[in-house]
Amino acid sequence: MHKPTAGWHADTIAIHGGDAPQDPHGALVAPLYQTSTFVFDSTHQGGQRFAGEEAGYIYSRLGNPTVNQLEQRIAELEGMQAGAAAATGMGAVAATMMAFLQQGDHVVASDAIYGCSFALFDHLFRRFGVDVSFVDMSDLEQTKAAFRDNTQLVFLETPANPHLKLVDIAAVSKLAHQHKARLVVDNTFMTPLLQRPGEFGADLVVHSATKYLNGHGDVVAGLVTGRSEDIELIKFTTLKDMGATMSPHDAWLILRGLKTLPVRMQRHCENALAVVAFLQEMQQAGMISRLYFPGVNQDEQSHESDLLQTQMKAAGAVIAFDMTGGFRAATRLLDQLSMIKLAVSLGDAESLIQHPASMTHSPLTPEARAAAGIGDGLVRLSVGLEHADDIITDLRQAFTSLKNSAENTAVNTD
Ligand code: 7XF
Repeated sequence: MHKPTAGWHADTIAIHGGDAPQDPHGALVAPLYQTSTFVFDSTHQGGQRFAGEEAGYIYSRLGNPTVNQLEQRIAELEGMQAGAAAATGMGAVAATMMAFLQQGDHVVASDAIYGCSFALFDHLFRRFGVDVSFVDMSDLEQTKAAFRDNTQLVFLETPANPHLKLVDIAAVSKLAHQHKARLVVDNTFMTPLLQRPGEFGADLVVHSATKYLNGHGDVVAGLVTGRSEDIELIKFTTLKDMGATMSPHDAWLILRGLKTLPVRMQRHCENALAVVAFLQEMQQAGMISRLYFPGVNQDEQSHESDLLQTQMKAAGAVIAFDMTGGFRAATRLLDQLSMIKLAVSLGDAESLIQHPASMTHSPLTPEARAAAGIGDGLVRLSVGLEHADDIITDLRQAFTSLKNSAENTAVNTD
């Protein structure tokens, strides 16, 4: 029997949320329903299920018990009514946005978002007659000025990919609701353990489950949570008919990954603080010109430390920094690393480092990157679960080697 989760802590929901009905054999872990279709008892029953007159499964693109268990668990973790699972994070972003848009509509989006979300809005949406305004959402006046009579949706990431800029979800949701628009928040970088956008007025919360939620680097997947009627619309229009639904096997792996999310996030965050302290040393030594991590540049961004206190439970474990020597220094640093892997993605056990301008944010035009503050010397590091000392040792040897080569060849540093 499905147990009520009201009152449970997130640590418990991560393990028991969306518990499936008791398995006939008493299996502790719910079985994986790796099936494309479901057999009907009779033609009448099949017809009733298609007509929505009888509950029950039909076909895995329309619903699957393993996928449903994950949808329920993520909804409980986010404190939202319902959830829907998608094949990828982009599948979730696209299905969510397109469920509420039609030709002639307008979207207000943050200028600092993941590259393919930018590409979807800037290239594809415009082709279908949906206009998009990209704004600096940390500037509420600029954000307010972007609204039009036909604004249907507002989209933001906080902390933003790649440089962790924070947005005040409560303030933007107020603006959105004044204009009768829905607010969609991409919560990938935080997970519901560190930030629950619904508590601050977000209508829909999307995730790339590829990242921390799964946490083991072996799945590409997406999730969205929101009010039941909005999630039904997404599930039975854009997800069902465009077809980017999640495979049961991926859902099963994410259910497994989620069980350790609370302990993983704690370790990720502790490691990140240790790495930030090391990077601050590199900043003092002149190798790094700017460090991006929530709460680090408190003097210039006092609203960020306020948001860190009010909106987030911790700063997370993605760090970005501008290399003083620009593009050349950034690429030399990345090529020197050995334990830390040079790869896109984030939130895995392995520490991952990448160069946003040429990788994750290459779909942005150079002008859009400049407007969003994504320079050629910017590096993004996802701090993993290795011992913090070993992560720092690898970074230290790469910085030292960069410094030595700069001194030896008298190149670099601008
Ligand atoms: O479709 P995906 O599961 O890759 O998720 C898309 C996505 C959505 N929102 C955010 C905030 C994301 O960071 C992503 C994917 N980001 C990866 C990254 O930044 O490393 C993609 C690698 S190209």
